[in-house]
Amino acid sequence: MNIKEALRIYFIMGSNNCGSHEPLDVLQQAIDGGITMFQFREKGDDALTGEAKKQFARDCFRLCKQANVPFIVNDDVDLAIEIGADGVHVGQDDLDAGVVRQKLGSDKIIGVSSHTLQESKAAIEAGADYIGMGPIYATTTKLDTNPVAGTKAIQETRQHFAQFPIVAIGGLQADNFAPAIEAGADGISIISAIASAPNPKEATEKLASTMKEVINDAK
Ligand code: TZP
Ligand code: MG
Repeated sequence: MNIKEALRIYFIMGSNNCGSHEPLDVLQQAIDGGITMFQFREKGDDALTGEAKKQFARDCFRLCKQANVPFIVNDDVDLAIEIGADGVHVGQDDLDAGVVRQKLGSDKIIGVSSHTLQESKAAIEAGADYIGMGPIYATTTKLDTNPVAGTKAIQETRQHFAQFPIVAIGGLQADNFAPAIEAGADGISIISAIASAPNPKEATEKLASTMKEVINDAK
């Protein structure tokens, strides 16, 4: 798998990100619209837990597998191992990437959230396959985010690591993500611009077509 290509349109979702829409329908629409990777992120006060969370994860994984979309689990290494997910994404307050690598083995994808060049260096040394950097813009989807970072930290990380896979996050929409790609990100990770869209498939198609234009312009 080419990680940089998989990061292009990286959809992140949990059952509580979908408003009145059926979460599995939102995911299927996102897949049909052209997402390139998916992160199962079942978090927050009203998130599913226990067996219900596990079943929902399996259902999401099945839809991704059918479409060859890599399936990454946020934070929950045990769940990822149990269901055979393609990888795990951890934040700075979660398990260390080196520990996750030991648990998952060398074949799985490990993503780490980073906010600074320092954190990027540490994640890369610990064996991450990609880093997620942001928040680029303000977001209300995650309440405990770091302060808005803009694109500076991406630019700094890109200057030090010319080839390392980077995905941008936070408040990204079709009409505002270009600066993140121009700063050096390989792709965008998105929650609300797909999960809260009136038509998730159309929203994803718009993101994917805009991405093609932006990548061509950035070359
Ligand atoms: N981490 C940093 S910002 C964020 C996460 C999980 C939320 C991104 O959601 P949205 O709706 O795409 O701004
Ligand atoms: Mg986390």
